[in-house]
Amino acid sequence: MQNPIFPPDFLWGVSTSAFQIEGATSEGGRGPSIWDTFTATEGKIARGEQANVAADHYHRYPEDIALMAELGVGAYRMSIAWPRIQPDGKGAPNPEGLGFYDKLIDAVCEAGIAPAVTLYHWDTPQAVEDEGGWLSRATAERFAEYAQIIGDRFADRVKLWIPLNEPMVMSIFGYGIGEYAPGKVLLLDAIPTAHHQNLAHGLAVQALRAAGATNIGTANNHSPIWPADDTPEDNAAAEWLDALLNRLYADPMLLGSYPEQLHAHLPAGFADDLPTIAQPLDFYGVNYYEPQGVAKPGPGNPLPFELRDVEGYPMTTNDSPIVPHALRELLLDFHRRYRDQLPPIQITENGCSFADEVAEDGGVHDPERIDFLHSHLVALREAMDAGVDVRGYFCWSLMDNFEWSKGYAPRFGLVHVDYETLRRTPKDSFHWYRKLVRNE
Ligand code: GCO
Repeated sequence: MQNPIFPPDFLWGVSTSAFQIEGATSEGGRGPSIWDTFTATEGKIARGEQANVAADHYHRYPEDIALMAELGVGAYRMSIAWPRIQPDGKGAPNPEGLGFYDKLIDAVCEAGIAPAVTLYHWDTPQAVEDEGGWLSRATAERFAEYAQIIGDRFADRVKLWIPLNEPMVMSIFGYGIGEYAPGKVLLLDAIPTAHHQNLAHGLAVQALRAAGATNIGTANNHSPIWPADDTPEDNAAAEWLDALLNRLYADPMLLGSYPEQLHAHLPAGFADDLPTIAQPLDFYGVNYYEPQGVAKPGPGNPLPFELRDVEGYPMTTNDSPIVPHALRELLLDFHRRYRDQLPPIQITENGCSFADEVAEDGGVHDPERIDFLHSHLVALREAMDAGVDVRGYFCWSLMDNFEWSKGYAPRFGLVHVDYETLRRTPKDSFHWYRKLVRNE
């Protein structure tokens, strides 16, 4: 299978997040996050699984960095756990928390890998949620204070910065339908959480720049929204959903405006925050997995749309349709829609889950993942050939990890983790990605 050729300076990476891999949730002065609360709540996580150990990256990061070095990746996208830095989400930083990330980031640098840091990957300190979380504008100000602490401490070593991971997923899954922490079911009344995260993004970019940080971008989850049928009603529903799932984040960050159809759901005075949100960015990070679905007109009150599953494609074991051309379509849409307002793109997450197991021969044979990654990289190369300026690709994920409300069953890693022994086993896809990254 011939891999597409990427520019010699193309940035290859792998992505993870703190809550999904670190464990040690009660160590190092860490405070509780909303995901600690959510996993402790009966019925929220598949099989009642917990993340207090996860992949034990907190203690095993030297081994994991060695695996990244073996891959030969140029960058490692990790997240810093806000509750390790400010256990109550405000006030003086926890020295043990800063100390852990000093060691981790220094070890990544010593391995010749560029640290790419996400300041927030959904693990809001519980104390912040208790005061309203993303429903409260004050959380954006708390987040800016946190960002200043992180920028001041790590701007000398971190090479790429992402303030928030996937604000859409936090707004929709965390506050809209309650499938993720903090588990609120507010439907369209969750839209203010999008605005407050966008404001937090803009304030954090300002704080990072003040600390001398460079190469600042995003990691927004995007996918094309298709009408179920090519009718005016279905196209109108698709446009509404595209506004809710894509433009609610990309438009304010890139254009300094919100889609008209959402204005009625945004907090009063939202327009005053738009200049803060629309901070110039050095890259626009896109997390792509699969199309969100196909749109039909909804039952009306409260939702003017209905999102149905995309059908007719092979599926991952995480019930995701495998649709590589949607990545190409998405990037071309963005290229056309945002034009010179669109900075260079980083694919900050792309990957898939299968029920990988260690075989009798000691290997982990995952041809489906190799096919998935290859087909999406072909689609990415096609988008680049059509004019989209893409600078890098981060595979989700380095290792199997805690997949939120689905627990540990979905395995996304290039490296298999045995959750009993915590043994790491590089999968066949690890060796394939290594050759791709090293252009061997
Ligand atoms: C996301 C998150 C990751 C997920 C990954 C697989 O994009 O939802 O950034 O934390 O684990 O996407 O679903």
